[in-house]
Amino acid sequence: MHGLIGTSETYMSSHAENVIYKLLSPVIWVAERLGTSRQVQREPEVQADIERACCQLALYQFRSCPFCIKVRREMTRLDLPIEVRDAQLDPEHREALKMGGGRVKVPCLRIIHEDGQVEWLYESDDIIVYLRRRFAESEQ
Ligand SMILES: N[C@@H](CCC(=O)N[C@@H](CS)C(=O)NCC(=O)O)C(=O)O
Repeated sequence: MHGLIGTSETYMSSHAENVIYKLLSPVIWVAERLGTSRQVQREPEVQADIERACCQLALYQFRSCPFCIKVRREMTRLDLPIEVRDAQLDPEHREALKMGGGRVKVPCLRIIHEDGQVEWLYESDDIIVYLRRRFAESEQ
């Protein structure tokens, strides 16, 4: 019951956010899909390896945050099926981000390294650089 805990002021602002979010959602959805093309073409085996690697990644984000949209567009362009987690509306994802990364700031990419270490990478530009270095080396 997101937004029902706390003062009435908290509830009002969270309620207003939800209304804005719901109104903007279809616009963002269309803009994201129309404005982003998949430019990367890979051999099926290479794509399969990349899809396996993406299982170790998760993007914590807000649906209508412009910095998150920038990262999601790059994920689409690079054809990366990274799980997207809503840290605005889903209290479990919000808590995981706060506990793991140290603060509720988005976007944040959770990376599970081969040795099991977990890294929480903040800053949209840093996330995009990381994704390009790891998955688009030939484009650099
Ligand atoms: N420089 C950051 C800006 C990210 C940012 O300001 N995100 C906002 C949402 S649009 C946020 O998480 N604000 C909460 C906070 O800063 O604590 C980036 O490029 O990722």
